[in-house]
Amino acid sequence: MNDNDRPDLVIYGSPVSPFVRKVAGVAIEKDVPFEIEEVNVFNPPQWFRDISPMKRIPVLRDRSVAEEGPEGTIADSSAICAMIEAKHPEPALYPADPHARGRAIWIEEYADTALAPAGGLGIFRPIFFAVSKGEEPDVERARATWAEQMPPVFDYLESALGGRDFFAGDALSIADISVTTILMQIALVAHVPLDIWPALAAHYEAMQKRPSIAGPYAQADRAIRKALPERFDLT
Ligand SMILES: N[C@@H](CCC(=O)N[C@@H](CS)C(=O)NCC(=O)O)C(=O)O
Repeated sequence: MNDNDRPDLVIYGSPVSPFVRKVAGVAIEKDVPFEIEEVNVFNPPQWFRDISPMKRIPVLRDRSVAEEGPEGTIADSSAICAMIEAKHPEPALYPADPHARGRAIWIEEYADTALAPAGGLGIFRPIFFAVSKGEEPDVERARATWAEQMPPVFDYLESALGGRDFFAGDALSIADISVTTILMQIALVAHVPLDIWPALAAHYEAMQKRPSIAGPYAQADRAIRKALPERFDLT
């Protein structure tokens, strides 16, 4: 906290973004106070463009470094989470064991680069962006993505879990938070039946119960349900 009793950490973005929820999840697991300042990334003000060169959310501000301007800001959820870990080491969300740490960062990267585009661009956007513009949701495109693009990603995650409770090492890590927050982007608009991936299904179910996952998701869900009361069945 700074002198004004405001949290040092500000996440610019919206809980509707899985990457914002990933950062929020890390902060909550570590019991680090933060606030979310809403930014519409599709029509951002100039001050946000100045701190987000790729025009993406989230961007983090650490008010203990600087209260305004580019100083004190970090773009990209992976960089932000690594910074929060360094500033608030306990509980560790990056395993100490070198191999497990590498695995955790790899699974985070896989979630960002393989799971997020498939689930976000292929399922969430065709449904929710259409509905929020008053158009018919492109459920066919979402179904095609579910049928064709998701299974290889789920197959890989299932094998990466190898029947264990966590993706890297024997404790919660950035890998588990990343996979779950990004997978839940699909859950905002559709049912997510994972029966044929039992390890992933069990991991997903256990992770959803954590306050670090459930709290930010509930905020996103409230926003989505205003425009889309029911979830679609993609099977
Ligand atoms: N690699 C980035 C990805 C962030 C990202 O793609 N955010 C999306 C929202 S979920 C965004 O800002 N999109 C803006 C756009 O597509 O113009 C991270 O991890 O922070």
